[in-house]
Amino acid sequence: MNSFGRMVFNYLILTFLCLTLSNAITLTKTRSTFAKFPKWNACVNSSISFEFKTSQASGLLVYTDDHGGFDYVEVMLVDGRARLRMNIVDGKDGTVVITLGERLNDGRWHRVKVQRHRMETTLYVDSYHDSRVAFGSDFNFGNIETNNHVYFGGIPNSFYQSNKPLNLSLPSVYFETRFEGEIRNIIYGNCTCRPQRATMLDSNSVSREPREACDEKNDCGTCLCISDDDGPGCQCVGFDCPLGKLPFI
Ligand SMILES: *[C@@H]1O[C@H](CO)[C@@H](O)[C@H](O)[C@H]1NC(C)=O
Ligand SMILES: *[C@@H]1O[C@H](CO)[C@@H](O)[C@H](O)[C@H]1NC(C)=O
Ligand SMILES: [Ca+2]
Repeated sequence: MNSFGRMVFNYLILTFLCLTLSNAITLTKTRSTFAKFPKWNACVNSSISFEFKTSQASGLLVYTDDHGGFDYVEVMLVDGRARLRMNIVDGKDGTVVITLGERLNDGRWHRVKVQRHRMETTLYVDSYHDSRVAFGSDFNFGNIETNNHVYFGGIPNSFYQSNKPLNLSLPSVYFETRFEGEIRNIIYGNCTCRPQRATMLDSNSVSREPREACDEKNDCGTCLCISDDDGPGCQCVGFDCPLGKLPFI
């Protein structure tokens, strides 16, 4: 192929990719893949949810922690299943592990939600869910001031400094397989009764194009925007609560 032919060929490949990709953030697996998101205020009644699509059987979906203390939440794909590992009590024996779903690497969208309700943690994967109760005395998720940000797909290489401990509560997460695929509708139940969409702050080996439907156009006002393959949609249920913190927190 001459150089013009190659150019046309590349153009066609690019166009094809753009037409087949759905609107989401697209992560490519490299040694430095990560997508940094705002902190999650994982107070006693809170949640974090997102949708993913991949053909890879294993990889890190999401992680955050209390910056090297005890508390962490990690959701990974392990052999096509979603595995939650979470600790909220200050002591290593409070870890809850929940594994759900199978063949989630089928190239279709799957929805994951981690919900905290005091001692109980629930993992939702599509239409399935399972819960575990952690026993202990401290149910706070670290301290929002010092907690790490939320990372999708991998942990930034900047966490690694030779001869220094990793400031991670579950240090193994740094070495996990990076995620390859797409992620959309990242929504936090951020210690308020109104769920909020989260926006990416920083990334490596991640493309934001084509942008998510709700990032292109969001006419939902005070309701929640959910990106679908056909465009944005609004979800207004459960929005009759006042803004601000829940009374018992
Ligand atoms: C608080 O907990 C209740 C009961 O589990 C749940 O219905 C509600 O959605 C939770 N609120 C948040 C912000 O997660
Ligand atoms: C959640 O709350 C924390 C602390 O209040 C804030 O820093 C963060 O930006 C919030 N996240 C989102 C997605 O709004
Ligand atoms: Ca704790």
